[in-house]
Parts: sequence; structure tokens; C-alpha cells
Amino acid sequence: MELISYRKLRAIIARSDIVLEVVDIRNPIETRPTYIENMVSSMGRDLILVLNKCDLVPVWVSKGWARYFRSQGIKTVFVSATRGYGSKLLRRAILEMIPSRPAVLSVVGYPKVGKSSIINMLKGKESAPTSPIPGSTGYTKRAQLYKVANGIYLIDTPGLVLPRGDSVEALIRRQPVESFKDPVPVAVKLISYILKHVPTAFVEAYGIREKDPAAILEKIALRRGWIYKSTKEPNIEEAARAVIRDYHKGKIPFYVTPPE
Ligand SMILES: Nc1nc2c(ncn2[C@@H]2O[C@H](COP(=O)(O)OP(=O)(O)OP(=O)(O)O)[C@@H](O)[C@H]2O)c(=O)[nH]1
Ligand SMILES: [Mg+2]
Repeated sequence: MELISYRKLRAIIARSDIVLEVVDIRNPIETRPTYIENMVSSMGRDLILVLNKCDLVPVWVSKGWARYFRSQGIKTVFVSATRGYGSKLLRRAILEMIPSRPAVLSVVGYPKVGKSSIINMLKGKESAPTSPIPGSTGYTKRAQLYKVANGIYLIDTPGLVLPRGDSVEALIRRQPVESFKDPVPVAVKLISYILKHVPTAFVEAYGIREKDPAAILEKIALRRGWIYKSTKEPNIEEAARAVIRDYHKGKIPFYVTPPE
């Protein structure tokens, strides 16, 4: 899976008047590449933080996160790129900030936060290819320029390299679901993480009341008839991949609560 190199990223930011930093509003802290903010300000560029996928969280969560980032002095807008919510506000924020036309903005963020979808929303047309899970057909492989309005150009970019270490978001966004040697420990970690924040998530998503991640995976496998032929045991690896995919697709209710 191709991500953007540090060198290319710097070159793109150098070309941009404004950088749109996109994060997944379900988990803004873990999907926020803070080093971009430092890079952008050290290069004298302006930044707008775009909290995307707000259709997946309650309104008070979106408002709480927006307040949190604004209180840190960051220009922040929350949107749903696929539903078009917040598109006017984002457009207005861009128009207020651009020095003159033509203006070039780059859209950066970790894989699958919805960078290409935001370009499509602003353009009002499906122009930039998108995809539901990391590395699947339609993910962004190289930087590309799109005209979204008269004299306003946006550069779509591949996902940023994720931090080393094993934060849940880094684990699941770093590589395609199919390429995990063993998806089970990753899914177990993801399930525990989701349950910690939304205890009813798996009841709501799958009608499964179990609280133990391994038991949840077994239930999903049995229910879908995923059984290892040799041992007749539930195929929890397949279930693990399904849970990771469903998380990417927003099928599992999940959000981190904003600080008071
Ligand atoms: N529910 C919901 N899904 C969204 C939203 N924005 C994007 N998506 C979905 O999230 C997935 C990823 O969107 P992309 O636009 O491909 O994300 P990206 O950041 O360009 O991904 P890469 O190019 O792989 O880094 C797609 O399945 C989109 O339909 C949103 O506001 N709400
Ligand atoms: Mg993309």
C-alpha cells in the first residue's frame, strides 16, 4: 500500500496556500497527525482542521470536539463528506482564508479519514476515487490536483505514514485487512477498545451481547457459517477481518467522548 513520503509531503505543503488536515471525528486524537501542524506553521502556511464523518457520531460529540480544538486556537470545521453536512461552512472557511485566486489547498491525513471524499464534496461531483478500507481499489496512490471552484484547486494526497507502535488506529490503517499475518490479535484489540468507549457497540452492530472479544469473534464466525473444514472450529480469523472492515465502514457504533 502506498503512502506519502515525508519529502513529497513537504513539497506539497510548500505549494499550498492552505492545508486541510483531515481526521476521523470518531477518534480525533488518535487520527490527528500533529506533526503536520508543526510542519505547516514552520512553513508559514495556514491550516484548517477538518473533523470528518460527523454522521457517525452524535451531534454533541461533534460540537464538543470542535470546541476542544478551537480552544487550542486551531481553525476547526466538522463535516460529513459523504452526506455533505458542513460543506457550506468549510467552503466559507476556505474563502475567508485564501489570500487571492488562484489558490491551492492540499488535503492531508492518515489513510481512510476521507480526504478524497472531501474533495468530491467540495467539487459537488465524484471525481477523486475513494475506497472503504486501506489499500482497496480506489485508495489514493499519488498526489493529484482537482479544480473545485473558480480559481480554487485542491491537491488530493495519499495517506500519511502512521506512527510506529501499536495504537489501534495505527494498526488498522497501516495496511490492507488481507495482509495481516494474524488478524485476530488486531481485532481483539480493536474490539476491547470499542467496548471501552461504547459498551453497547456489538449489541447494536451485530446483536451480540458477549463482552469478551474472543467470544464475540466466535459468535460472528458461527453465525455466518465460517468454520475451519479441518477442525470444525469457528474461523475467527475471517471474523476478525470482518470486524476490522466493519469498523472502517462505520458499521460499528463508536466514538471517543470529547474532553469536558
Ligand atoms: N460515514 C461516512 N463515511 C465517509 C465519510 N467520508 C468518507 N467516508 C467513507 O470513508 C471511506 C474512505 O474515504 P476516502 O475518501 O477514500 O478516504 P481517503 O482519506 O481519501 O483514503 P486514502 O486515499 O486511502 O488515504 C470511504 O468508504 C468513504 O465513503 C463521511 O463523512 N461519513
Ligand atoms: Mg484518498
